[in-house]
Amino acid sequence: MSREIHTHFRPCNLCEATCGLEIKYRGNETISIRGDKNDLLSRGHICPKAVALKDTYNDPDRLRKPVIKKDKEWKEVSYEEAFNIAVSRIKGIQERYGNDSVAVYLGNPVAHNIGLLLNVPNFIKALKTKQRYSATSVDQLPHNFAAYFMFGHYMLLPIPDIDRTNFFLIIGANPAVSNGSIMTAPDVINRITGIKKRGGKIVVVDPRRTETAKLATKHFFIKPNTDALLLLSMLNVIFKKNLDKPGRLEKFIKNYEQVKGIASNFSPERVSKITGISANDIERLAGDFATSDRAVCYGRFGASTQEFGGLTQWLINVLNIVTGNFDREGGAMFTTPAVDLVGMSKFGGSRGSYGRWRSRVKELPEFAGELPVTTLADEILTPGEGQVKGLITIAGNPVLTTPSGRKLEKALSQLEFMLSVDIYINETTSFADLIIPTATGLEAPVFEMLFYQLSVRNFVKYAPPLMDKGELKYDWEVIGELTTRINSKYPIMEPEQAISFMLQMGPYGDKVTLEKLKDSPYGIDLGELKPQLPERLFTEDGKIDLIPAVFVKDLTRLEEKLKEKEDPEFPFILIGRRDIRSSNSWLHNSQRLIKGRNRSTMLINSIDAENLGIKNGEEVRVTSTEGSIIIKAEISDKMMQGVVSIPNGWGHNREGVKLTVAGTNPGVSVNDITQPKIDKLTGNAAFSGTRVRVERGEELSCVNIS
Ligand SMILES: Nc1nc2c(c(=O)[nH]1)N[C@H]1C(S)=C(S)[C@@H](COP(=O)(O)OP(=O)(O)OC[C@H]3O[C@@H](n4cnc5c(=O)[nH]c(N)nc54)[C@H](O)[C@@H]3O)O[C@H]1N2
Ligand SMILES: Nc1nc2c(c(=O)[nH]1)N[C@H]1C(S)=C(S)[C@@H](COP(=O)(O)OP(=O)(O)OC[C@H]3O[C@@H](n4cnc5c(=O)[nH]c(N)nc54)[C@H](O)[C@@H]3O)O[C@H]1N2
Ligand code: SF4
Ligand SMILES: [Mo]
Repeated sequence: MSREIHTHFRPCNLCEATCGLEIKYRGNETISIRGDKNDLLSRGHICPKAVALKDTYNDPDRLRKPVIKKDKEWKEVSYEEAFNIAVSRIKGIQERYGNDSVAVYLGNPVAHNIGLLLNVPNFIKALKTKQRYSATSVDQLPHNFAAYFMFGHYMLLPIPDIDRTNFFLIIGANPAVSNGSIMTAPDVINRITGIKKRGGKIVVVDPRRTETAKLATKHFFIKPNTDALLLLSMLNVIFKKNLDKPGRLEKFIKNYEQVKGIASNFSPERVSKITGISANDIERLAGDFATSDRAVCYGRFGASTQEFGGLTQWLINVLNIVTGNFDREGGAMFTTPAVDLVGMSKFGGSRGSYGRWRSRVKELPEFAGELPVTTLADEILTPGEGQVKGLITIAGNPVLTTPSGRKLEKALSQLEFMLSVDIYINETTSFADLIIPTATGLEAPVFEMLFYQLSVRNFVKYAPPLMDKGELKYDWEVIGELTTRINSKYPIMEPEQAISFMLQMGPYGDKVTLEKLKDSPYGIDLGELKPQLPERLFTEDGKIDLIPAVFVKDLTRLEEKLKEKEDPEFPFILIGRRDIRSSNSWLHNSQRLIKGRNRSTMLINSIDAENLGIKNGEEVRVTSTEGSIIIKAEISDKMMQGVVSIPNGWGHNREGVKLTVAGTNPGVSVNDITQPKIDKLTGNAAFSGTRVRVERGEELSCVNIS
C-alpha cells in the first residue's frame, strides 16, 4: 500500500449544507478532514460532524455483510443469499396478500445518496405498492404541498436569497445549528451575520430563543402552532396600510382579492393573545418587512411539523409574493441547477399528485405517491384486507424518528417479514429479519443532486469514492439488484452514467459535464439565483394560485384554533431541538460526537420550573397520551413559558441494538411520547402539537412508569 499522503476533495453528505471537505489520506487511512477553503460554496466551513465520516468508515459496529435473524441471533449470509431470501419473501407476501401488503419506508440519508435517489423509484415501481412512506411526512411535506398547489410542481421550492436580502424573517428554523434546510447555505452563520453587516435585519420567530435568535436583530417568542395566525395578521396590516406591491408578479398571480378578504378577518388584536406576540409588535414587524427594499420570509421545520404546517408554508409564500419579494434578488427565488429535476419533468417525470389513493385505516390522502408515516403503525396493526405484512426500510430509523415510536415497535414485531437496507443494527433495523448493509460516506461517490436544487447559489460538485469499500456493495447495487430480480424490466441505474446523462439534459449542456466536474475539485459555481417566472411555473394556466381551494377549506380549522382552551391535564406544548453534534438519530456511534454532557434533556422555562418545584438537573416525568419518559430537566430562560423542548434521535439503549458507543450515553427517545397527530391538510406529523404534563422527581418514586 502506498505510504504517500494524498488529498481528496468532496462535499460532506451528512446534511444539506454540503460543505466542501479537504481530506488527507494514506491508503485507507484518513489522516485529516478539514473545511476546503477553496470550495466555491462553503468557503472552508465545516462542522464537527464531518470528521465523523472517518469514524463511520472505521466503526466496528458497522455491518460488513448481510445478516439474517435466526432464533433471535444474527447470522452472516452472502449478498447472493440475501437477495434470494429478500426477493422470495417479498414476492411470497405479495402473492398471498396483494402488492399493497408490502410497505416501504425511506429515511433521510436517501436524499444524500445518489445511488438510492436513482434506483429507489424503479424499486417502488417494481413492487407496485401504494404503501409508501418516507421521512418527508415528518419533515418538509408542507413545503412540497404548497409548491404543488401554488406553482404546479412539488419540487419547485422557493429558496431565500440570503446573500442579497436585507430583511431575513425566520420562522421555525434554526440554521445556526441545523446549517440550513431547504436552503443549502454552507457557512450559514457568516451569511446571516452578513445581513446585519450590510445594515439589514434578521428577525426570528420561535418558541425558543435559539442560537439563530442570538444572531438576530429581534426575536419573538411564539406559541407553537400559531404561525399561520401571525402571518395572516401581518398580511392584514400590509393590505390595510396599502403596503402590498407585488409589482412584476401581478401579471401572473390570481385570487389576490380573495386573499385580501381572508386576511381582513385576522387583525393583530385578534391573534395577539394566542400567538403571544403583541398587536403593536405584529404591526411593526409587518410594516418593516413590507417596506424593506429586499426582504424574505423563510419558514422551516418548526413551521412545517405542526398542526398548521400547510397553511403556514402557503402563507409564507403569499407574504413574499404580495410584498414583491418573490422571484427577485434578495427575496425567495428558484434555482437553476445543473441537473434540473424540476425542468426534467417537462419530459415526463412527476410534478406531484394528491389524493390518488388513501390509506386503508385512517383514509389519509397520498401526496406525491406517499402516505403519512404517522399512520404506518396503524396499517400494520389493523387486521383486514390490505393489511401490511412486510416492510422494507431503506436508510431510515422510524422507531426513533417518527411519532409514537413504541407503537411502531409493537407493529414491527408483528410483521411477517422485514428487510432493512442499512449500515447498523439500530432501534429500527433490530426488528428486521434481514439487514443488507451498504457502502456509505467516504466509500461512496457524492453528488448532492437534491440539494443543488435548493442551493442559495447555483452550484455543482462531484466526488468519486475515496476509501476501499471492501466486500460491501453500494446502495445502488443492492436496490438495483433487488429491483431487477423483482421485475426484470427495470434496469440498474449506475450513478456516473446517469449523472452524465442528466447533466447533458440540464440547462448548462456541455458547460457542465461529468468530466469537467471530475476536474473541478472545488465545484463549479454557476452564479447567483435568477428570476425565472412565469416561465418556470407548472400550473395549467401559467399563473401562481395565491389561494388554492384546499387551503381555503383548512381556514375553518384555523378559526377554531382561536377558540382553543388550555388543557389542564396536559398543560405544556412539547417542541424539539437539534444539536450541532447530532444528525437525526444515526451519528451517535461516534465517540467524538457523543462524548461530553448529556444533551438529551428537557428545557423548561424558570417560572414553569419554579411553579412545579423542579430543580435544574433533576429528573422529571413527561407524559402525553402515548406514555411517559423520564428525562433530566434543564432550566432555561431561552424557553417560552408553557413550552418544553426535547431533542430527537436519542434512546439507544433499546433491546437488540448494537451501537456500542451510542449505548454509553443513550439518552431518551422523545418520539416515545409524541402523538401520531398530523397537520390535517398535508398529513405531515405535528411534532409541535404534542401536549404533555411534566412532573417532578419526588413524585416519580411512588408511581409506576408505563
Ligand atoms: N421528535 C422529532 N422527530 C423527528 C425530528 C425532530 O426534529 N423531532 N426530525 C425529523 C426529520 S427532519 C427527519 S429528516 C427524520 C429523519 O428520520 P430517519 O431518516 O428515519 O432517521 P435517521 O436518523 O436519519 O436515520 C438514518 C438511517 O440511515 C442509515 N444510513 C446512514 N447512511 C446510510 C447509507 O448511506 N445507506 C443506507 N442504506 N443507510 C444509511 C442509518 O444507519 C440510520 O439507520 O426524523 C424526523 N423526526
Ligand atoms: N446538527 C444537526 N443539523 C441538522 C440535523 C440534525 O439532526 N442535527 N437535521 C437535518 C434535518 S433532517 C433537517 S430537516 C434540518 C431542519 O432544519 P431547521 O428547520 O433549521 O431545524 P430545527 O433546528 O429543527 O428548527 C426548527 C425550529 O422551530 C422551532 N419551532 C418548533 N415549533 C414551532 C412552532 O410551532 N412555530 C415556530 N415558529 N417555531 C417552532 C424550534 O424551536 C426550532 O428552533 O436540519 C438538518 N440539519
Ligand atoms: S454543516 Fe453539514 S455538510 Fe457541513 S460539515 Fe457539517 S454535517 Fe457536513
Ligand atoms: Mo429532515
